[in-house]
Amino acid sequence: MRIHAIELHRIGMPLVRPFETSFGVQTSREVLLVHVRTDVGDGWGECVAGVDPFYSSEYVSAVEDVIRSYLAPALLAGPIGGAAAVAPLLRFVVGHRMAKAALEAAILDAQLRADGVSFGSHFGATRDRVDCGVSVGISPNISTLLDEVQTYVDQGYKRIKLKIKPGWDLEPVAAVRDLLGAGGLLQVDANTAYTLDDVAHLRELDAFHLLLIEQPFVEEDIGAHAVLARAIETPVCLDESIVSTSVAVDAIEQGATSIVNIKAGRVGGYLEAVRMHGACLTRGIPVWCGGMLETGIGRAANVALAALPGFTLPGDTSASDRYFAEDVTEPFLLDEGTLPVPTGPGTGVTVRTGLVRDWALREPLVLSAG
Ligand code: NPG
Repeated sequence: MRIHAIELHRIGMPLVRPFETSFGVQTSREVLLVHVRTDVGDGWGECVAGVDPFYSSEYVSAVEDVIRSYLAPALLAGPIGGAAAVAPLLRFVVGHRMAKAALEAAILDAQLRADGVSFGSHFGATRDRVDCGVSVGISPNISTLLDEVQTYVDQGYKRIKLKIKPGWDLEPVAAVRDLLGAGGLLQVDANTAYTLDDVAHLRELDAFHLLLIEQPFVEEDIGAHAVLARAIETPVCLDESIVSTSVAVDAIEQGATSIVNIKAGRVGGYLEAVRMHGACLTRGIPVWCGGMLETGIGRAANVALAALPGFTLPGDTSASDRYFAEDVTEPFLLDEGTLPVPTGPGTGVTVRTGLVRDWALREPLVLSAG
């Protein structure tokens, strides 16, 4: 395959409601879309990096820079052996996994469209629909939180995930457990907001029979998560810490994570995400598909990934209207708590290029060979 051009589109999309995590409030999604033009056709990918380096060290401007300065020149220099060749070719750049993942996704989209194969078939999907959960941000107060959760329950979401932080944990979790009843699937996500000093406090969450607690401590402290996992009954699930299959295997062997959140952007691409799924499946470790407020482009690929057999827990693969009034592709609509796995070639969705133009925050950056 020969890549003729890589276009970077930086767009801004208002969120239907602000999304607050332990690291800040987001009211819009500024997102970088990658459009590749190749000799076999075009493809689109989405970069999950945020506008600020708060969830990870990557952020949109840095992604643009590393693509322009290093990654695109390597891909444009000559023919490449398809999407599978992208990660090995870009390994000379340390880290920057979200940037690499977006490029690989766009190239995979072009390749699979040319081959007439969907992302789901290529990944080895075994389901045609996936169970959906929803991630609920930190609310101004309990009653607003309960109203929001009730809306999602009424819409049919199969699992609720609550963002927590010190000062916003036991009380909201107790209130939502009460609303959902004993059988409702409930989990929490701390986005690194706690330390080992909080173990006794976090043990109090055991009373609420959560599916899991996600990433309570900073990403480098995998050993600390193993200590917590031994001290509490709630399963510990790592997100930010798990940047590759080998790190996942190491964390599993240390007893730091008994469930893994898989996000393609965080691990350097969908192909690495598929490998991670395989490693977890072999070890009997359940996985679920995380979300990063994706547009329809990334959501289509996430839903395909979530259809693999080891994804046994509902993912953060919510319907488009949970995030955006209008999406850059056809919307994903919730049907009895599930989303359909796209069956068309590539991601199976069509990018509304007029909207990409309307929402552009600046002229696209066009990188081409020679
Ligand atoms: O539904 O896409 C979604 C959001 C899921 O909570 C969610 N994502 O830490 O996993 C996370 C969190 C996040 C969102 C992180 C945006 C960073 C940016």
